Amino acid sequence: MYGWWGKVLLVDLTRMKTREIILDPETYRSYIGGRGLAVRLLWDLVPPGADPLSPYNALVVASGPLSGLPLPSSGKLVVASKSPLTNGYGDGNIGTMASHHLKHSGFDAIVVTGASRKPVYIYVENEKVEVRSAEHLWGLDTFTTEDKLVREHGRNIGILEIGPAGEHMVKYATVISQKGRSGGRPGIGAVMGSKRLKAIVVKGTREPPIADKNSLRSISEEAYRKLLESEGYDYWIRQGTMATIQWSQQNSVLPTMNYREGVWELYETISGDLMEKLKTDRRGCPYCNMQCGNVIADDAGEESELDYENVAMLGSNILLEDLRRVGEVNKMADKLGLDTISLGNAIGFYMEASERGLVRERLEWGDFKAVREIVVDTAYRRGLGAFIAEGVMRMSTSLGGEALDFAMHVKGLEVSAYNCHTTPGMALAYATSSIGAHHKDAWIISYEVKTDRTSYSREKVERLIFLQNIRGGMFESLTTCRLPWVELGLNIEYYPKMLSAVTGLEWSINDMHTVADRIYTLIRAFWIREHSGWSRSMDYPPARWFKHPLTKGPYAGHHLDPLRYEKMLEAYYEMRGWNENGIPRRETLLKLGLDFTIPILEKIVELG
Ligand code: PTT
Ligand code: SF4
Repeated sequence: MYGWWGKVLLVDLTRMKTREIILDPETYRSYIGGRGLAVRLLWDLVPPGADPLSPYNALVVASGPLSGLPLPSSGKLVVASKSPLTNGYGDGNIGTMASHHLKHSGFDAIVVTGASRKPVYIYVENEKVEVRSAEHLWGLDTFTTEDKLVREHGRNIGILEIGPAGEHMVKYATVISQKGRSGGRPGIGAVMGSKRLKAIVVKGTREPPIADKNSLRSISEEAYRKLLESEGYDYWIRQGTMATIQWSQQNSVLPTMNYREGVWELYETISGDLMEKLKTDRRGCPYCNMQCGNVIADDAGEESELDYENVAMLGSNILLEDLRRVGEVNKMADKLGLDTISLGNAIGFYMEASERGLVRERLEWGDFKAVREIVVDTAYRRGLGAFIAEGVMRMSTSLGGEALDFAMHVKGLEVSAYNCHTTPGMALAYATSSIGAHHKDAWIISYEVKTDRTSYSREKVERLIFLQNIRGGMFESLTTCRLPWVELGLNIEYYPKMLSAVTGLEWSINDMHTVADRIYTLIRAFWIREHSGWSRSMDYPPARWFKHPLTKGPYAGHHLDPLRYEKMLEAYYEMRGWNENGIPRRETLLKLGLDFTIPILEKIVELG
């Protein structure tokens, strides 16, 4: 078999045993890799109803057939688990040298089950696998952890680690790599912490099995060249994702004051233009010629790597002025191992609750000093930080009443940085995303604001499913960065071509859609399996976008319409082959080869 090694490494930290799981070629063809492989492994290995922070949960680190190979922006991998934040399927995508090393190790993925009694880290060097003591690393921040591991093992390794937030099982702790790459928003870092797993270190030196190396080389060289020659390349290199601050402001979708507004009069204090003036360096993921990690010197005079989501959530959403200050909070989140999107949401939610007099301890909008303290307390679950560490869904449920209306999450995952009072398509994208309110699966908002912005059309739903399949299905399973396609318009046909060259099998974009449909539906089945009393209300965006109209900017007075949203959701279900409650129909499961889910699902819900 070309393209895959055909085996997955399983490390059981309770028994301190390792073994190989051999997978058949059909499984690889059906799920490709990355997210696809991860959800299939989680379905098979995690007992239904398992507590995500118990030894029964599994952590999956999965590469895809294209990751870690010399082709555009391939240095990515997927970290996945049953999420402690949402109790559903959770994953994240991280740019890291660990992608290259896993690809060259002889394994397609690493699965960790059980839990160690003492802190450990896993060391994989090709077929050699060791579980080593991490007593000397436990309690350290992610930057120091990485420095120490490099000192112990040399530079030629890939490292995934957690910080204090993961150790204290903060519900939105992430996995960090390379001092500024973060993945696994729905608490995948907390799952590592629950297993007392501080880090995974991989060193791979084996030659991956590629069917047609010459063809891969020429497709890949051409694709790299197209990117360099693309019209937007220079601007991208200057601003990267930070250009989105200005775009969001211009389009009234910049999250401001816990998504109360879509514009902020002080947006220039955190803009991409300002970032350009402060920029000291540029970093990024392996195999990428678009290096989009913009580094500035923060308020503490240290380096901070900025991206749009971080800056919007820790800037306009909590009214924190000054990019250097935002950068400092961002860097703290990276060191502590906290997701910046959920953190900015949880702090913004608390600030609003404080303004409304719903909580005793005060927290003012934009209070930099208080925010810095709260971020550290959150990672260590101290005082008010223990409340904020639980995430917006649990915070709002414990306050109840009006707090439920300004709780910005879907299925428990906090909303990423787009305010959707006037963009029903993006609201539906959040509501039906496979991990909760994240934009990775369908960033339809960029299309929406250019076309029939406030409409609830079927055409938008079709476009949304196309995007979910390409972004959430194809890119997440291949696994490569989607930004060459999204930002610089790299022709999408390069991807099936590269996959064909690597695997020696014929792939087309249509095949990608079929696999993506399968992955989406299996993820949906996983959610239903783990949530008794599943209903379509799980697929609603936050109440604020229906109930609290914008008060500022050109769209003042606008909000979403619940009845028209319902119609859109109905169209979505119909196109996906799911019933009126968002449950896949029996014939859909059979058509996608997901028949193994039927005996389990039909005990829980009506399949129809
Ligand atoms: C991603 C989410 C994002 S999406 C951002 S900024 W973005 C935030 N980044 C964080 C961070 O940084 N530090 C931190 N402590 N928490 C953070 N939380 C937020 O996490 C990221 C890039 C970006 S930057 C984006 S859009 C694209 N995302 C991709 C994706 O999801 N899939 C894919 N195939 N390619 C992608 N390319 C781009 O990668 P999650 P990264 Mg990330 C500092 O992980 O869980 O998916 O959440 O991986 O290596 O940092 O690259 O404006
Ligand atoms: Fe990483 Fe940015 Fe390159 Fe994507 S474009 S691989 S996020 S550096």
